[in-house]
Amino acid sequence: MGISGWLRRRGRKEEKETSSLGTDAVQKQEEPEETPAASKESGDVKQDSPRGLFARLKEGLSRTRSSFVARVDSLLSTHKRIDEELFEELEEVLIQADVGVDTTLRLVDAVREKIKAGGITDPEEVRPILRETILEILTANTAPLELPEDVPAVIMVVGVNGAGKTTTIAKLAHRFKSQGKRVILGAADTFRAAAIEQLEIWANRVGVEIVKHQPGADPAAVAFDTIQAGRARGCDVVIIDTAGRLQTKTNLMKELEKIGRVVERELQGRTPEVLLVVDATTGQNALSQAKLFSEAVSVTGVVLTKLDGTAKGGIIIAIAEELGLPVKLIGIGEAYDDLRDFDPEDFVAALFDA
Ligand SMILES: Nc1nc2c(ncn2[C@@H]2O[C@H](COP(=O)(O)OP(=O)(O)O)[C@@H](O)[C@H]2O)c(=O)[nH]1
Ligand SMILES: [Mg+2]
Repeated sequence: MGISGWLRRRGRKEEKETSSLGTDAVQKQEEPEETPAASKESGDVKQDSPRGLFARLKEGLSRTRSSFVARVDSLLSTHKRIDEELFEELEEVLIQADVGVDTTLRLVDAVREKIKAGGITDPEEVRPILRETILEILTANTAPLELPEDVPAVIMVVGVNGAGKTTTIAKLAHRFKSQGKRVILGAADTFRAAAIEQLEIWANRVGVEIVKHQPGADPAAVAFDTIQAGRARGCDVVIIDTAGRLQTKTNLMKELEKIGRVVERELQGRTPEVLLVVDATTGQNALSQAKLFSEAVSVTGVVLTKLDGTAKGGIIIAIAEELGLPVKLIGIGEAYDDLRDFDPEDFVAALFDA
């Protein structure tokens, strides 16, 4: 099947996937007790060495590597020469890995041009060119998470229910605390009582402070109080959790806008870090979520979670290429260490290199 068949199939699939946003995008809410985010504490020294960290990244990306890169390899080894059929099959593999149709077409065009310009005829030589082109796309759209000089730094975390916001906040709180910073969390997901409890359990476990109101309270008021408390108590970092699902999409967006306004006002001209958390396993839906959230708040970066749980990690290429938002962090598991600064070099090496 050629690309046109794929385009048609993707179109249908996307319609279905997009409609799930704002309803039950991901319903599963596990008890925080079950998340073994304490492997760091288990004293695994290997985890701390750079090699151990890289091995863990490779392990986290193993599903994507075995579906995506292994397929590219078998495709290249079965083709005797570089022709249109090879490019079409490459496109199929990329689209199946959730690279997205638009990004795939641009990516393969770039590869095609490099091959032409280099007078390359051996299919085996396509691999390093593909690797390099993916790295270029990812590098152009990356930025590390950096805290501003002025304290407290304010990080607002948004995204649909189940994307991994609260877990990401716990991992970030742990990171900052290990750096000797004083951290305070704001439980502005007041939509469900369980969400407040979950954040509180994490705050206690990590050993950071928390500001919470009653379930159903105004989330913007929680954000306001958290920033005030952060200032009064001399905190370095304020991290605000938000709801991912309300009765309607309009409610959700209005609420986020309001929290965003309060946070911005409190920062008096400084821009808050607004991290959009997206779940890599939701595929192309992650893209439509990002577009929607960007309309409500000024998203400053993307956290792509659950890369360990998907064979479709190619979504990161689509996110990097299509959103105009930097990918700042990736989640490759449930341990504290499994939230990583996104490093395109390491990422591509973990996928492509033996
Ligand atoms: N495997 C894996 N699971 C994750 C990752 N990030 C979050 N999760 C899990 O995803 C589920 C939902 O996370 P949660 O933080 O409650 O999502 P929220 O609704 O956006 O706050 C939990 O079971 C988390 O343990 C990740 O990078 N990898
Ligand atoms: Mg949550």
